[in-house]
Amino acid sequence: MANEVEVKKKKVISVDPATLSAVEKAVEDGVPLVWDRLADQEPQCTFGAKGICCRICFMGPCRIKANKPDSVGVCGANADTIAARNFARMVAAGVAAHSDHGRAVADTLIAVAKDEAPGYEIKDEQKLLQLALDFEIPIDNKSIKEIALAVGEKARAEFGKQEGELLFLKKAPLKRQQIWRETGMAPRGIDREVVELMHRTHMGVDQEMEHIMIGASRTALADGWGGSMIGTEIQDVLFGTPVPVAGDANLGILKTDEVNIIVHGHEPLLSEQIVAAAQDPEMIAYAKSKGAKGINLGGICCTANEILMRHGVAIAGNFLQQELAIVTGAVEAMVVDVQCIMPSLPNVAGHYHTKVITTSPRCKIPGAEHIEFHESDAIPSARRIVKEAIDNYVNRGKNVRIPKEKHTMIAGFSHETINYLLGGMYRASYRPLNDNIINGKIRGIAGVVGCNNPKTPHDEFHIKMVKELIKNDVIVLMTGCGAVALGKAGLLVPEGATKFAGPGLAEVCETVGIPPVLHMGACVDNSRILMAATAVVKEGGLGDDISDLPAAGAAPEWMSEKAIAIGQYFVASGVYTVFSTAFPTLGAPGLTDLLFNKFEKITGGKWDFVVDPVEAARKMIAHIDSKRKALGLDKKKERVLHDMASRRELV
Ligand code: SF4
Ligand code: MSK
Repeated sequence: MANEVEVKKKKVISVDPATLSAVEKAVEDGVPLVWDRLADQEPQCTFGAKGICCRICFMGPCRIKANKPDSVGVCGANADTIAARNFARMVAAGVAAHSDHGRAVADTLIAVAKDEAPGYEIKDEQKLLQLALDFEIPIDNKSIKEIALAVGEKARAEFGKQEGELLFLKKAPLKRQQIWRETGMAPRGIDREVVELMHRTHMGVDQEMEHIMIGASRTALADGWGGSMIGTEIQDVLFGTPVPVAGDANLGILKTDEVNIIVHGHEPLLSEQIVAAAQDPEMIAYAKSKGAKGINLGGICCTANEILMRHGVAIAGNFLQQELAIVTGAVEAMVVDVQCIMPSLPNVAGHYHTKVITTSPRCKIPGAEHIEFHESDAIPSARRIVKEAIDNYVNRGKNVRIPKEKHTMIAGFSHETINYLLGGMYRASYRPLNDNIINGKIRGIAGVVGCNNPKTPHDEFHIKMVKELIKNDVIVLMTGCGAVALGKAGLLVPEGATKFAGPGLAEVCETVGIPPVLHMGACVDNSRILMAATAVVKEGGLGDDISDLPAAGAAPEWMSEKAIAIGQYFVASGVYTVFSTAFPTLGAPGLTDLLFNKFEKITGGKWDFVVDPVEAARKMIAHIDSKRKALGLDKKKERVLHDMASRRELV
């Protein structure tokens, strides 16, 4: 059944040749994949897709009928209330996921400070000191470990804080902080906001969509300027603030003659240790004793982004390629932690020799082996996992076919790195970026983030949208699986500028030596985009708030609740944010109008939904142009031809 559907639909499955070739192998091997299961689900429930199915209490489930838009649930809830509650619960779940990740990182910093986490260390002392400043922790004569303990404890206290605002809100432009306070969106403790939102969306509590969405915004901001930002900043302290690094991406990174280990999920706490264990000469010798030439590590999803940008470890693929890595027949172990891990993996692995190993105390999957990983015991746990993979090498069958495609990509553009790259080590500054936006060489900035979704051809929407943006001189900042899509397509290298960017953007990229699309990390690192936007505001000349910037955000292939949380904190931070694929409020016209139109008056940002990615990019460009106009930057300037020397002076 399913695989016949697959063969018919193959052409629209993906624009990535490696993916298509692995899908072909899955068909031959009789392995059902995510696209087959989607076909089995069709037609999907349109009530759920449009946000107007409610199963919050068991007088229901209730649904609002399309031909009867004034219908209400058993309790009397209308479409807007139902959709707003559903939307808010997606925000709460997304925030919980990111923030629990952030808390685990803070816990690890505390353990490092107490010498209770062998194998981890403080790699970026400068950032630790910056965090101490942000948290108003007196440094005095404290040792680095004492400062780390104080920072870790202060960060962890942000989750359970009962009074006062989150401390990182102060990093935002002053005007933005004022908007949050005036609208009641300034978050208190992160856990408190999630709990309150779950309470408010319980049956019979908050029923006014505007009020629900203020609560949802406050909770989302507790992610972007709270849990996620804590996660990103402390990961930089522990593992190093990323700097540009090259690595290969796509299934072609797997090797026929080495032990292939895939790390998949989100938290780098585990993958950092796996990287160390896989590079250990003793482990490599052990792999050789089993007949392999070495140990080859690859990443999937955001773990891939984390280990590429800090270690140059190759990326095997993005979200929709997790099953396909196993289908190659060449993977000894897929080691997973949390988030975006398909429950289908053990079934796929059942057709081959691959071991699926869960490691987080938060995540077990039926059919997977569980080797629990604790920071206090990190090195032995990681070595045990790597050894299991090596021992499995002898079980690899002959049914191995690895797609040849892979492409080099450059990752690791933290907002600090962008600062140095543009301004230089001694005059680090966003000034050159602002000047090039003001002079029109760079038309604006776009953040394009998020997942893959089998409802859209894999990678296609990301690639089409980004190509349209850079062709029109919009520099693109990317994270997550979208960044991997563009890396595989060859746009995350400096030559991408010459090939795909408009003349102004290409000129700036060629002069500085950067790609037109900057990889800023994993999905938890969208906080880096907020920080980059804030740095541009603070540099001056482009208004006094994020909402003044010629900038826009998008998630063209989103699927996760985290994407909704991210979108909401972008909107609540003043960003015009466009989603494709689907939008979970379309059955509720009042709520959709609130999010797509009226919200702009409240936060300066708003949502939009555009099915076609190129049209979405054009709307983003139109928004950027309207912001340029408001800033008085729409006047045409005479074009001046520069030689190399004068170009250098400009950037
Ligand atoms: Fe139906 Fe109201 Fe219960 Fe939702 S909360 S399931 S609309 S009765
Ligand atoms: S992994 S949340 S599919 S980006 Fe972060 Fe990719 Fe989306 Fe998961």
